[in-house]
Amino acid sequence: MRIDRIEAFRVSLPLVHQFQTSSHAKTHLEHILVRAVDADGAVGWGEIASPSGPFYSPETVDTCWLMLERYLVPAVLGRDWSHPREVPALWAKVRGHEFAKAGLDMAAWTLWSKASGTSLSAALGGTRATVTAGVSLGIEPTIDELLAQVAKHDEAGYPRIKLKIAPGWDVEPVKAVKAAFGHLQVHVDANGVYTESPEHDAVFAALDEQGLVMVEQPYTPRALAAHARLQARLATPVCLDESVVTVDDLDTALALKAGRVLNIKVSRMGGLTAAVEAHDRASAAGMDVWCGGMHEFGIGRAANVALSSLPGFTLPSDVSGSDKYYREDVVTPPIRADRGEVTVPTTVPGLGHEVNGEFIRRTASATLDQRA
Ligand code: OSB
Ligand code: MG
Repeated sequence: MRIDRIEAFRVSLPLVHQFQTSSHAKTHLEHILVRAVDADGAVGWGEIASPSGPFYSPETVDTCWLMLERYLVPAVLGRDWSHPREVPALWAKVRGHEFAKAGLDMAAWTLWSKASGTSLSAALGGTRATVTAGVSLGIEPTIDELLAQVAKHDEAGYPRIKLKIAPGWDVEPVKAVKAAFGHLQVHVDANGVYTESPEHDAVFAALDEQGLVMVEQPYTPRALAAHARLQARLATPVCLDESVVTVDDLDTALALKAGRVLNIKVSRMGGLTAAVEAHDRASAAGMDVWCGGMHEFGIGRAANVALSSLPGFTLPSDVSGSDKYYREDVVTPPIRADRGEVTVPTTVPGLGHEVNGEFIRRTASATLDQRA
C-alpha cells in the first residue's frame, strides 16, 4: 500500500457544555482531520485531537500542524507498506509529537481496513460487539451543578462517572456524588496537579475511604516513583494517563508498580499501533486497561470504540456518545451510547461511519494538501 496524497483540515466545533479541567476551560475544540488517499484512490481518515494549548501534553494544534507539514506527511508520502503496523517506522526518527503522529497512524489503519474489506475493530484484534462507556465530567462552579450533571448522565444510563479534581475541589464533591449516587462507579482524574505533601497526602487518604474505582494521574507526568509510593499506601488503584506516552514508559511503570490501571489514549501514545501494543503488554502484566478520550470528534471517537473492543479493555472507556459534546459531528451516524453501551461497527469495512468530507472542507479554517 502507498499513500500518494494527504490532506489535513483544521476544524472547530462548539461544545454543548463548557468543560473545565484543573488547567483550563473550553467552549470550542479545534482538531485536525487527516485524509489519506492511496495509489488506487481508497481513502482513510484520521484525527489529531490535540488540545489548543500545551497544558495536557507539550503539543498544541499549531505544533501538530507544523509537524505534519514539515516532517510527518513528507515521511509517509510515496512510501510502500503492507500493514499499518509498519507505518510508525516511517517517522521513527521524529522524537515525540505523538498527537500529530496519531492522526496519520489512524488514517493508515482506516485506509488499510477499508481497502482490505475488514472493520477497523477486526483489523485491530477486537472481539467485542458492544463496549461500555463512561463519562468524564469537568469541574463545575458548584456542587449542585455537578450533581445535576451526574444526574443527567445517570439517567442516560452511563454506569461510570469520572470527576475532574483539583486542590479545593476534591473530597467534598466526591463525597456528595457518592452519597447521592451510590450505585454508580465513580473515579477521579487529577491531571497531575497534586504533589507529595502532607496536605495532599491527606486528600488521597480521604479519597481512599470513598470506594473509588481509581484515582487517575495524581502527580505530574514524569513522577513515576511518586505514583509508586502513593499506590503502595492506597487501597484504591492508581491509574496512569499523562505518565505513559510510549510503551517504554509502560515498562517503567510496570517495573516500579506505579499504578494498577492504565488509561490508553490513541492520541497520547501516537496512534492505534502503539495503543494496541500497550494493551497487549499491560494485559499480559495483569494491569487493567480502559480507553481514555480527548473529546474526539467522530473520527477519533469511532477509532476509540474500535480499540475498546479488544479483550483487555475491561473497564468502561471514555467513549460517550457524540451528543455529550457536540451538536453536529463530522461523521454519520454520530457515535451513540444506549444505556451506556456503544455498538461496535463490525460488518462495514473501515471506520464504520461515513465521514462528512463536504462539511469538513466547508468549515475548515486551514487546509494542507501534499502529494507524493
Ligand atoms: O485527562 O482524560 C483526561 C480531556 C482533555 C484532556 C485530558 C483528559 C480529557 C478527558 C476527556 O477526560 C474524556 C473524553 O474524551 O470523554
Ligand atoms: Mg486523564
